[in-house]
Amino acid sequence: HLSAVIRAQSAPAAAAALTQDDLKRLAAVRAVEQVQSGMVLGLGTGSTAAFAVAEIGALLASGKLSGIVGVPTSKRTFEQAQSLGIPLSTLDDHPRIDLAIDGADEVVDPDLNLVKGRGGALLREKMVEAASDKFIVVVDETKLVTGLGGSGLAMPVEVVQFCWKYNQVRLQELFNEEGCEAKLRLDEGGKPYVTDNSNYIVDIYFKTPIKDALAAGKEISALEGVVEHGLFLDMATSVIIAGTDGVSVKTK
Ligand code: ABF
Repeated sequence: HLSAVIRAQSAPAAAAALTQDDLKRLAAVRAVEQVQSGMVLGLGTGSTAAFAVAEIGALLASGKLSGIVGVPTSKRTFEQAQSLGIPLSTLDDHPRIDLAIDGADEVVDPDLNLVKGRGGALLREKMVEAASDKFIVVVDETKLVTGLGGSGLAMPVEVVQFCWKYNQVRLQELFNEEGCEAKLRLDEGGKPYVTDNSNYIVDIYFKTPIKDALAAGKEISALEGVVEHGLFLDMATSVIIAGTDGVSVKTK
C-alpha cells in the first residue's frame, strides 16, 4: 500500500517536472510511430521537428526502420538529417510524399489551422506539406490558440527582396483595422533576415486574432511580390499536442 501511495504522489510530481523540451520530444516521438519502412517523409524544421528527425535517424541506425527517403524543409534540417545518415531527396525527385512531420507556431482546435514559419522555413514547409498524403503536426500545449494570430507573436510573410517596403506597406494597410504591425524581420546582426530561398520576411503582429483566416490568406497571396505566407489552412491531417497532463491527438 505504501509503495502505491508513493507512486500516486510521485506521478503528478514527475509530470510537473517535464520541461518544454520533454513535451516537444514526446509529441515528436508519438508522430514517428506512424512512420513505416519504405516511406518518403517530409522532414520539418524547428526544435520540435528536430526531435522527430533525431528519432527517425535513431530508428534507421538501429535497423528498426529501413528504406526511408527524407525530403527536408530547410537547409538546417537537411544538415541535421544528413549528419544522422538519413537518405535524402528533393520534391523534384519525389513530388509525392507519404507523411510529413513538422512543428507549428500556433494551432487552432478543432479546425487544425496553423501559423507556421516563425523559424523562417515557411516556403519549403508549405510546398513539402502540400505534397504530403498525411501531415502530422507536433507541438507542446503552449502552441494552442483560440484564433490564428492570437498569440501576439509574428505571422510571417515571405516576400521578394526587391522593393520589400512595398509589401510591408501593403500588408500593414490590409490589416490596419485589426491594429496590426508589419515589420521586416532582422537577423541577429540587425540586417534583413534572408530565407533559404533568398527572400525577406515581413512579420505581421496582430493585436486580436484574424477574423477570417481564409480571406486573409487570399488577400496576402494576391499581393505582387509575396512569395508565401505562414497561414497553413486545411493542411494538417492531425495534430499531436503534448502537455503536462499527457499527449492528445486531434484529427479532423
Ligand atoms: C517550424 O518550426 C515552423 O513552421 C515553426 O515556425 C517552427 C516551430 O518551432 P519550434 O518547434 O521550435 O517551436 O515548425
